[in-house]
Amino acid sequence: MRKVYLNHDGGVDDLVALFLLLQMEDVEVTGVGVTPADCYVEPAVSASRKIIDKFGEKQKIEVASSNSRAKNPFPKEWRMHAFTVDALPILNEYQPIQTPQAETFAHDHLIQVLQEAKEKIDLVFLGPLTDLARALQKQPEIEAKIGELYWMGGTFLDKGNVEEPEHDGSAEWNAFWDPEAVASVWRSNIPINLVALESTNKVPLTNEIRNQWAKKRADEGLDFLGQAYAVVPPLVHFQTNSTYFLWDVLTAAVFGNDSLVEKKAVSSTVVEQGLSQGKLVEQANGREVALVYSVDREPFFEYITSLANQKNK
Ligand code: AGV
Ligand code: CA
Repeated sequence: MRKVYLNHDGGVDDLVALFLLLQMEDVEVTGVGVTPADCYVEPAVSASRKIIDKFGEKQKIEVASSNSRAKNPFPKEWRMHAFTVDALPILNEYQPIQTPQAETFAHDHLIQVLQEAKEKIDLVFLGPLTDLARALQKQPEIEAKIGELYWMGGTFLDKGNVEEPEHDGSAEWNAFWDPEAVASVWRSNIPINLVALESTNKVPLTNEIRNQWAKKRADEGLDFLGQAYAVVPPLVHFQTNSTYFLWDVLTAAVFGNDSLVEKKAVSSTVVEQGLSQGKLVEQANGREVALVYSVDREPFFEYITSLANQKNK
């Protein structure tokens, strides 16, 4: 069994990624933290608990709410998506919720799970790195308990996905939300698998993939994928600021099966202040990370579709 702790930020693809991690045969989810970045935290915690109830095979997993704060907050329109997912009938058939909410905040919960662990635990972070940076600062010795980090965030491309006043557009949102947390995790020795825009740009949500899921909606897992991705806009004619990609789902897939992608070592630093804050820069003598720079669409979509399919269990 591979053990993993997930921290996500409640977007549609964060919640789908949680669902997919729960479907991986050789993976045990040891805990979940929810950062109030690309979501409002109450519906995102509630949706996470319901997903574990419905699709988690009665695993006992606690969900912890984070009290971390933004340097640069997400647009409200995107943060609202968690309310819709939380209200989907497929997640609300059985009440009350069984999966407990942790009594501690997410960074303390992470510390606690790592301290109690006998073996190393991998981390999957699908939003900002704030809770990890805070946990490392508060209890530096937990680093020895961490296997590898899989993080959806950052980019070395000239064009990122931040379109905000007072920014030059060169950063990815999870890095922009808290650039200092990125810098602080970069100072640790944790091996980092970076699922950056270089690879996620290759997996936009399309109507074609939605229709494939729709055809198989008699299966509850595929129905959940279809319902969740109905909340956000696909790529149709051209890319806009709201076009949805399978950022976090790709990150979960890389954790589950890294033969789907190609990686290369890159030495880097992060811009912490000013117009380019959150941008990653290649730099000799910087922090080495394994950049996931390429993915084949077809095998990726086949992998997640077959993971989701409840008949394959
Ligand atoms: O930058 C990608 C990150 C991922 O973790 N999030 C969405 C994914 O959960 C922020 C984001 C960037 N563009 C977005 C985002 C958009 N158009 N809609 C919602 N969230
Ligand atoms: Ca996310």
